[in-house]
Amino acid sequence: MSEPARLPAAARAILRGDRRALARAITAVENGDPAADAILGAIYPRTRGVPIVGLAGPLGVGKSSLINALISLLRASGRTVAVVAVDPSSPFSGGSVLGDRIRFEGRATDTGVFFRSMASRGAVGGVAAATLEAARLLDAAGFDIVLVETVGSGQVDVAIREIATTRVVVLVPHLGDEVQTLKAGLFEIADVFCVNKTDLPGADIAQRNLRDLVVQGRKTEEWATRIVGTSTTQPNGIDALWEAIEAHERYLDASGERARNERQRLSTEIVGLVRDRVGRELAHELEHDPELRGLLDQVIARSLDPRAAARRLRLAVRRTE
Ligand SMILES: Nc1nc2c(ncn2[C@@H]2O[C@H](COP(=O)(O)OP(=O)(O)OP(=O)(O)O)[C@@H](O)[C@H]2O)c(=O)[nH]1
Ligand SMILES: [Mg+2]
Repeated sequence: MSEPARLPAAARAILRGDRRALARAITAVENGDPAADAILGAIYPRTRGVPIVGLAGPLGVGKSSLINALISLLRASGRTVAVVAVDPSSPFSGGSVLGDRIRFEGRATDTGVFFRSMASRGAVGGVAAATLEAARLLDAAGFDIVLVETVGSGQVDVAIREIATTRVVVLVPHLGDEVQTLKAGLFEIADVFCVNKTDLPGADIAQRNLRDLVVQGRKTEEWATRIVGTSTTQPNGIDALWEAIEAHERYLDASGERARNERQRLSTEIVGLVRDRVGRELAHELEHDPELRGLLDQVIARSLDPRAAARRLRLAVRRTE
């Protein structure tokens, strides 16, 4: 805190909690704008490592409704909350199917809540990297908790696996949900299972079935995946859901897992950043460097195979370093 004058103006604004500066910086991250480098660099020492709680689950299970309920609970105890919703935008239509922006708009006047939607399409270096950097900006801006909503499918799941400190998988009490979740790989990532819509029939059975699966598939000795029943319409169980999330956050500290996870996550992040950067540079060189173009021509002519070309490319790069 000794030299704020030397920070870029945008970083200073974010650290002051300026919402417009924050929104602009997240957009820069999302677009792979190099302007984000200086801002992220400046704010990083000021990040505290706030809880990042991921809510994943199939379409329409009530993730946004639960986030709304959690926001009310957290605001009532004076904590500030930032929400990042990762849109499952289709690579074909480019369209986004979520209406979260509208649903959360009612909180526009509360400065203790910040909502941001991020397109999973187009984020340079992947949605997980962009979401993690957005969470860091929100942390630096002073929010106490970051909630991330994703639809549990494919690439978007990775965001939750790689960045959330506590991962909540949301289900509803309908036949077959548990099995589908297992298939989608969501089962392995859950720290907390939330069976939402317990006002509908079948909730007890769903929770019992889940309990059996959890006992069979236990991830670690220390943390037994919690199962919580909720209803956002009644509402019911929201405090129990938050208590389960907090219990997991406490476990991360007590077991030393938070430090281990962070080390692993940062290592993955740094390697990923290098891979993206070097990959883009190499692809450019391969097309435009006169010598390396010849390499590509040989592969096209079948006089060199792609692996041999890759080895030569690596050697060529090493020589120029
Ligand atoms: N009966 C019942 N309906 C609920 C409950 N929670 C949410 N819903 C309804 O379920 C529908 C989907 O809720 P959302 O909160 O948008 O679910 P979501 O998982 O965020 O949906 P997507 O973001 O589209 O995947 C809405 O019509 C909600 O009103 C609940 O506890 N009980
Ligand atoms: Mg939603």
